[in-house]
Amino acid sequence: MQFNRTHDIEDLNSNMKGQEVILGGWIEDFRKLGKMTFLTVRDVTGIAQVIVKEDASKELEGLTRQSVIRVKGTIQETKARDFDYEVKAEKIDILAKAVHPLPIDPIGRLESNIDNRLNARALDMRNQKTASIFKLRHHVLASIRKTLSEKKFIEINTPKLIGSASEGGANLFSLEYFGKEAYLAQSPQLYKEQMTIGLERVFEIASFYRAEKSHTGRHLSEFTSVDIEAAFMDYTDVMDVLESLVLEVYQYTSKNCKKEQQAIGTEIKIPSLPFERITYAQVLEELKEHGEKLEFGDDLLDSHLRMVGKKHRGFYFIMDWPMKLKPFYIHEKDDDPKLSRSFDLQYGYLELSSGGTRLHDAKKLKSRLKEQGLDPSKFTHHLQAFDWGMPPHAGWGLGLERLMTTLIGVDNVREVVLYPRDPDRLTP
Ligand code: AMO
Repeated sequence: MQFNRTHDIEDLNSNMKGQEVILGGWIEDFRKLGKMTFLTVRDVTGIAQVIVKEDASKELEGLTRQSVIRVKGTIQETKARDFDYEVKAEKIDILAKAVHPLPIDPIGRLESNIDNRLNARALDMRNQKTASIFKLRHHVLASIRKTLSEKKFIEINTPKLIGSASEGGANLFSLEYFGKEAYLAQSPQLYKEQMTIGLERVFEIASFYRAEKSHTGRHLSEFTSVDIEAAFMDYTDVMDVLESLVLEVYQYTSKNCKKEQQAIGTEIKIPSLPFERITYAQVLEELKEHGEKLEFGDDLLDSHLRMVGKKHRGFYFIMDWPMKLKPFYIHEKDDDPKLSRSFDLQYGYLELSSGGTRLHDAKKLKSRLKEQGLDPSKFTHHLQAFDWGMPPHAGWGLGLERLMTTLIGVDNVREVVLYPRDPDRLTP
């Protein structure tokens, strides 16, 4: 059996009349008209019309939609409205038959609910809207890597199997590791901080794990985090990096993903810079106007952020959070130690990223761990690095899936993950 192709479908055009080509792909649709069969064949790059005359059509008996075929034929003129050319088939090889009924209709004529689509995710990739989301995701990642590399950040890979919690807190998945207890990393926090010692500016794009029983459109048990950490930067510096990265992602995908935007049914709108920067204290004032009386130090609940997000649409930062709401590694403000050098990047009500300036003094870090009820002896390996000349540093973590939802205007992160993991879903 031969399965080579001479062209991707996007390489074919009406100037190639008379040329013999071999293409391969799946049958999106077919219809018989008298002695002729019209097939629409798709590959990852495009769609073509293939005409099969009676003598070649015997091979098509019993053929189903979504089956994979290889077509040897000649480009010719077409009368079809939707195509510039057609391929007159000389030989058709059926490479794999799709068994019917299929669990979902990948052409999308019959809308399938997200659970059915996730259960048949591979087939869902033949839906052009779904495939385009993942092509777009590819370009988002490419643009993040390009932008951060240009800003002299070095891409690193830190362990996902870890011996102690990186963020503190209880939302860790644990597992048995050769007779010991191990955990799945919640974030690369400690490792990325340590790497500023010699690499100064690092970034990581990787899956991290949170054992949160959240059933929302924005929480996953396994999510993709884009993390940076940079020596000699303060929190406002890394906010600038984040702001320009988000802008780059929007500009890059708006320009390079025209086909994808069309298939998804969206138009990427470039946000304007600078993003608004408001403080936690300002947010409390705004909430007061809504009749919500929060004390300094109270966390902002989803309901609060929805109120705030109604006023501040699009991207904005909430900065200068109370220290008590922040993890142990966050630096306090010099002029008011109750406040932290930290921020969240919001998109309306949705938190996209959080970050800040870190403590880089070993003694302070140790006492902060204790203050937060954490045991410094569990952080020995981390703390020792702070005795080796740790530069001041700052960084952030950005939820890739959440960013993607802002880009394409969907409200469920499951749409932008191939095989989402949440409390109710561990398969496929
Ligand atoms: P944080 O815990 O705020 O910060 O996480 C950073 C960002 O990661 C995304 N995120 C999630 N996305 C989907 N599902 C989840 N369960 C989930 N949890 C988090 C969010 C969030 O804003 N170490 C710090 C970052 C830093 O200071 O550098 C951290 O992990 O978009």
